[in-house]
Amino acid sequence: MVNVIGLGYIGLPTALMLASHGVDVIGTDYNAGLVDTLNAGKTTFKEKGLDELFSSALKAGIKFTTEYQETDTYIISVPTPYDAFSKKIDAKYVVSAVKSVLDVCRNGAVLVIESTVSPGTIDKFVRPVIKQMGKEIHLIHAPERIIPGNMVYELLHNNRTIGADEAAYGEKIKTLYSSFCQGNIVVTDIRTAEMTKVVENTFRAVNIAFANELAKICRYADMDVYEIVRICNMHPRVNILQPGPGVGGHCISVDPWFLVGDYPGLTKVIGESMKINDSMPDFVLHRIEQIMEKEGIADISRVGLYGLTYKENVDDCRESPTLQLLSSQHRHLAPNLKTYDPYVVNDMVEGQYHDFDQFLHDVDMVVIMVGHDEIKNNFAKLQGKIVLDTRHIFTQNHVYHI
Ligand code: SAJ
Repeated sequence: MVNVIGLGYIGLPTALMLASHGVDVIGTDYNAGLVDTLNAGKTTFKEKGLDELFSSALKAGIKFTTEYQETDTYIISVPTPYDAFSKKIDAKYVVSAVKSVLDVCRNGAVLVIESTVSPGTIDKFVRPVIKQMGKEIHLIHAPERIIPGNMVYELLHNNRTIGADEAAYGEKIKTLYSSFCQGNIVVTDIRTAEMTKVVENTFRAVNIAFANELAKICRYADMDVYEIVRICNMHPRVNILQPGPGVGGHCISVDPWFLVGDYPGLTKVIGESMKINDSMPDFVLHRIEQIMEKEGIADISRVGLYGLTYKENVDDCRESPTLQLLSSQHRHLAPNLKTYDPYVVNDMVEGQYHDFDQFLHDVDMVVIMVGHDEIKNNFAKLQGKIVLDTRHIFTQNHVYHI
């Protein structure tokens, strides 16, 4: 039996995927409310294909509980926040999950850590706990790689990395993941696995920052960044990403800081890239101000932000550019702009709407922060509004861009 610890964005799909491929799985989470929801037959977040996967895992007999199980295989997928000031990882959830597992596991159990950790975290924080508790266990680091919005497909098809102290146990976990994973699975050592994960997300952060910097240059040069990117990308070795209102999510906006926090003197490109991405919400605010002036809109309460999530068609708002923009406004003692997001059903911020038409009725200027399908399919409803589209989903002449 496999005990999956932490049933969030990564742990839940992983547990469901294993169960629906014939593995005996019990999912554990210390959040009793979350466990109750799952036991009531409901998933805890929206994700393409997740409900179908949930049904098939339930049929296969998956169970959810707040208790850690006595078994020989564990997968830990708990959050790894970072300290906003020092930019260093806070491994407290990983460490406490490892301790709880060590309390109950069999001697010789295999412990897989899927949570993203900064290079060296396992040596620094996890091994001392294992040593102190005196149990013989085999450690694996198998960082997740799935992208919110396409998690189920990517769980099945992405290649994976497994870091192990002993190759034999690496192979054992490779066999376990092969029950569902159709990609290649590479077995390496733990420090290498830690580093690859953070480097992958850093690569993307730096490339997004490049696109964002181009957007700023083109704004000041009064040129169309999207046309420039489109033409440049016709070169066989150029592939520029899309500029946008900033970078959110719990991965790309966070992981590269681990390297900056640990190697401050060596991370010039990475550090500057992170600052550029973090500056984008303020750049959007500045753009709003420019457009309001040009269009003669004096009343800030007539401006609304469309989208609160960190990207399109997901309900995840962690570190989202819209929340970053609102917090910048807050710091400057300005009242919140109006907001609306079809995926965010609970009240999250002041001035939030839950009805698209009502939101549109109450604003003269719409700032598209997220390109949800809802707005893509409803351009007609924006008729008569001033539109700032930070995601470049609309190319009509009268639409403003960043
Ligand atoms: N973004 C842009 N321009 C782009 C692409 C993205 O502004 O051209 C923005 C998005 O709007 C979003 C942010 O960047 O705010 C990040 O979105 P994303 O779709 O690039 O990535 P995530 O954070 O959802 O998922 C990433 C993935 N990592 C890589 O692509 C290298 C995923 O595979 C990881 O599993 C995930 O991080 C993670 O959990 O680490």
